[in-house]
Amino acid sequence: MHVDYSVYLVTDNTPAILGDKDIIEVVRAAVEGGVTIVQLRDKTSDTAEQIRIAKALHAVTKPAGVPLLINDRVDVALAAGVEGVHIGQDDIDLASARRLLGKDAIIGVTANSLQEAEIAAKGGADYLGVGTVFATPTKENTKSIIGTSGVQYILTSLAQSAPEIKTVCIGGINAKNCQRVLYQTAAAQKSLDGVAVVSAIMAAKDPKKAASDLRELVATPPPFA
Ligand code: TZP
Ligand code: MG
Repeated sequence: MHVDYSVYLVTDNTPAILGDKDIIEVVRAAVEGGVTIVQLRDKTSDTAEQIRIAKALHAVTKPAGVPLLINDRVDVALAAGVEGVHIGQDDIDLASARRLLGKDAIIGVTANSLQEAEIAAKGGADYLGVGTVFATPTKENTKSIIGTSGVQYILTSLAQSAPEIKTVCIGGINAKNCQRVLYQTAAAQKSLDGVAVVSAIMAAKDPKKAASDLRELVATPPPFA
C-alpha cells in the first residue's frame, strides 16, 4: 500500500494544546486541510474511551483515504480496526506488534538515535519517527533533542543501511520551520518523507488552514534552496 507521510498529524487531547476544541472536529478539519496520515496519541483516556475515540476518528479518516494509527496500543488498533500503530522504545516490541497486526498494518517506531533507527528498520518497521528535532513543551524529553544535524546524521547512515525505510521527523516542527528542516536535512543522501506535528495543528485556531499551509509548504521547495 502506498502511504503518503508528508504531513503527519499526531493528536493531543490535553487542555494546554487542544483547549476546549473537540478532538474529532479538529481531526476532521485537519483532514479537510490535507493531512496525509493521523496518529491518535492519547496518554490519559482509559482503554474503552480510546477505542471509542479511535472509531470516531476512523469514521473521519477512512473515507478520505487517510491512514489512522494508534500510539502505543496494539489492542486499541485491533479493536478499532485502524491501519496501524506507532510504538516507542518502551512499548510493545516491533516483532510482537507485527505478529499481532499482520503484514499489511502500518507500523512506525520512534528513533532517537541511529542505533534505534537501524534496529527498527531491520526489524520491519514501515517508517521511523525521527527526533526529537527541537525542544517542545508537547513532550518534555530534553535528553533526546537531536536537532536537524542529528536527523541528517541518521538519514545519511540509513541511506546505506536501510534505503527503503520511510522517515518523518518530529518535535517542534511548525509552518515557520518545516521548510528549513526539510532543506537542512536534504544534505543527507536520503530525504525525509514528511514532517509530524502535534501543536502546529492541534493548538491552531484554524486547524484546517494550519494543515493546508503545512501541506503546501512541505510540497514546495524553500525559497532559500
Ligand atoms: N515525540 C517526539 S516530540 C513529540 C513526540 C510525540 C511531540 C511533538 O509535538 P509538537 O507540538 O509538534 O512539538
Ligand atoms: Mg509510546
